Amino acid sequence: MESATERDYANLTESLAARSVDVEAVEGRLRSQRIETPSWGYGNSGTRFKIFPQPGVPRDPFEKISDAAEVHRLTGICPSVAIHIPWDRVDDYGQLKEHASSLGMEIGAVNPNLFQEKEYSLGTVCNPDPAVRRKATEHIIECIEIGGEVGSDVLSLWFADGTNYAGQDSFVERRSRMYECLSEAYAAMPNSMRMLLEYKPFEPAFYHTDLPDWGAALTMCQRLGERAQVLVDLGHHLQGTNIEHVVALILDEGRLGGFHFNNRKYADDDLIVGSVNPFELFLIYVKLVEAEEGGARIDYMIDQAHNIEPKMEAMILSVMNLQEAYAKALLVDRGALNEARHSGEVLGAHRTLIDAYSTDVRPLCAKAREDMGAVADPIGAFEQSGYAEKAARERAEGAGAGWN
Ligand code: RM4
Ligand code: MN
Ligand code: MN
Repeated sequence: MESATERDYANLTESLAARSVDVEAVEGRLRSQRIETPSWGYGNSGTRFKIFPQPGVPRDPFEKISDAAEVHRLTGICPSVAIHIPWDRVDDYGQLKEHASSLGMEIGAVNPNLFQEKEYSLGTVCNPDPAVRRKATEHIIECIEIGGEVGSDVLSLWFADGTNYAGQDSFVERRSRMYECLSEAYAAMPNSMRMLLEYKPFEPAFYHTDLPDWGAALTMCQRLGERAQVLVDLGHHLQGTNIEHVVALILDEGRLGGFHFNNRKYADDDLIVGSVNPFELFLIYVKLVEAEEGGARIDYMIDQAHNIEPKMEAMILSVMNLQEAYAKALLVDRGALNEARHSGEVLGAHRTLIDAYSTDVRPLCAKAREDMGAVADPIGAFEQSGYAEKAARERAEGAGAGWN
């Protein structure tokens, strides 16, 4: 560690100790944090209007995993990568798994792609045509099998299903079609696998979405069975929704299975997590810290599209923002918070959160990263590593890694 960093760390830990924070315990929790990065975050992506290719992006799923491994090497907490099928289709999934483990990585959630086939214009598992529902269900089952081959126990589902015009189709019939297809998929899962259901209120359908919100997702999970759980994507709420409250409610029902971290200003913007509203991210982590203490298993994943910014630095920054949000949430004085709540001290309770949120935890995160064998300054280290230049030389402009 450089001396400035060391000094910052010493000052911080001294003031934390004065606040009766168990610094060692906090550092231990920071080392145990896990964030899965998405294969599609490393490939070219764009808006509805244009995909801007970047030099050096991966040409195939193997290279996406290599990029994810580099993010893990620098941050220390990202040992798994989510895949999207068919974007990450390969002939031999065993070989993909081998490649991952040779880099110290695992393959995480398998995401069936249910929004890019020409038959899917009226939906997939909710489509009025049984043949299309069959095709979609088969694809989900194929992804369950791929999960077996790559050693993953998470099937992560997001449906673009919905309608654009009032009267276009029956809400209730569509829901029962979804249930029928998903219960077939659920039955095809091995006992070790969980099914995550992600909701979203709009886009690409604009009149109604078949799983618009946490209530629709939760009740579908409850019908399907215990291993069906809700996935919260931070870009999938209407403006003004209190996401930390939603998180608390799903947790209270014991059904929070996963997260897609990103950030948004207006819609499903898929911007760098913590870049627009870091306070909201902190408040969400305040709930997650409690849930972890209660033994909940939640898969923390990033779901972002880096359209104009360099992708690897963007992913590294996202992970660092998640480390900092988690660290701040770990600093909340739970005893003082409870006391203030129970004695009706409105501002006392609020200020307990603000005290934690206002702490500069960067030296603590840097130390935790170093202790894990990662680095204090991941972005600086990445820039100096020459990785990006080498990738640009070897891979040139990359290839269709998803949207293009
Ligand atoms: C969706 C949703 C899914 C993601 C796709 C690419 O809006 O967030 O999780 O797989 O985008
Ligand atoms: Mn998502
Ligand atoms: Mn999304």
